[in-house]
Amino acid sequence: LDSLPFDQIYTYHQVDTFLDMLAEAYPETVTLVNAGKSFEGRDIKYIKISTSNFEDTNKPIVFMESLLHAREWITLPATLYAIHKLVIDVTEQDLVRDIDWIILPIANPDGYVHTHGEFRLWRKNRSTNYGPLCVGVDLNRNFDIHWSQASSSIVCSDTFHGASPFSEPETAIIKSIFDQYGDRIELFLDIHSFGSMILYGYGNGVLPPNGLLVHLVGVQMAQAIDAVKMSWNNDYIVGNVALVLYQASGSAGDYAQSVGVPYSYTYELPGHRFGIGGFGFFVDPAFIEQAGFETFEGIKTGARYVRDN
Ligand code: ING
Ligand code: ZN
Repeated sequence: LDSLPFDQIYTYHQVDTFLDMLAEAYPETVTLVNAGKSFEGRDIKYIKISTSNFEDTNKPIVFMESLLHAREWITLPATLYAIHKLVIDVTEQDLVRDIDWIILPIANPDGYVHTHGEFRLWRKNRSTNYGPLCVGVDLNRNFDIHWSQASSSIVCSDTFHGASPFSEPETAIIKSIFDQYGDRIELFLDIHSFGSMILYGYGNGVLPPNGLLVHLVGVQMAQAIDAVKMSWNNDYIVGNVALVLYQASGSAGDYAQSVGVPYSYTYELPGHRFGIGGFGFFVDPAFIEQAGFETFEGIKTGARYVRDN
């Protein structure tokens, strides 16, 4: 447990076991929450990290999640690296002394398992509620913010938004985290790939009221990553998702912003160094540990900003 190798991609089952063992080994700081089940019935587990009693402090919370999109494999080791540095190999004590953390490593377990078998480039969940032809809802279009305005109503589309906001168990679970802890969540990081970007809302191109600060903190996080990134990667691009990428409604990041989380970002981690097209989702073994290391530089910068401001 103490020397989790960071040169590999773990399966759903391995991560599930890791979280169980972690909570057992570090009962002082880690609380494991089994938050509910995915469409196919897998447990969705997250951890709460606190050096005090998580439930009755008023420390700011940083909430991060990964693998909302199944094929974005590099995001998982990045999240596990953060867990490692916050729980196991704690070299920067202030991060846990001053901040509480909620970390959800596998937000879309069914999709993730599917990418280990039949279909490496699967993105959505595995709901079969939408007729015989096509499977799955894009979970990053299923949140209750401008829902359906810039997403697809076609089931077979990779950006299908589902029947209604939070129609999917996976997004309903994330909503419940915001319901429970939203007042204390100061920073939300939804970790995706790929493209080396730090994106913020809203997905229709309208900035949040604190948009200038959101941008500036995004730039600070990007600079922290760029300072240690591999030479083969581009600098991070920071900006509003609709301006930098495309319009998108119902995202997790926009939902967090809309319920009052002041700083909400979607990270797009770098793709494979030789990546073009879908190949960007494939994982370069030489980059796995580096991805964790450099991403954590961004996370730390954001976390300390919300602590200090
Ligand atoms: N990109 C994101 C997607 O869901 C995004 C981009 C970010 C959309 C923030 C909306 C809000 O399409 C990937 N790679 O998933
Ligand atoms: Zn994604």
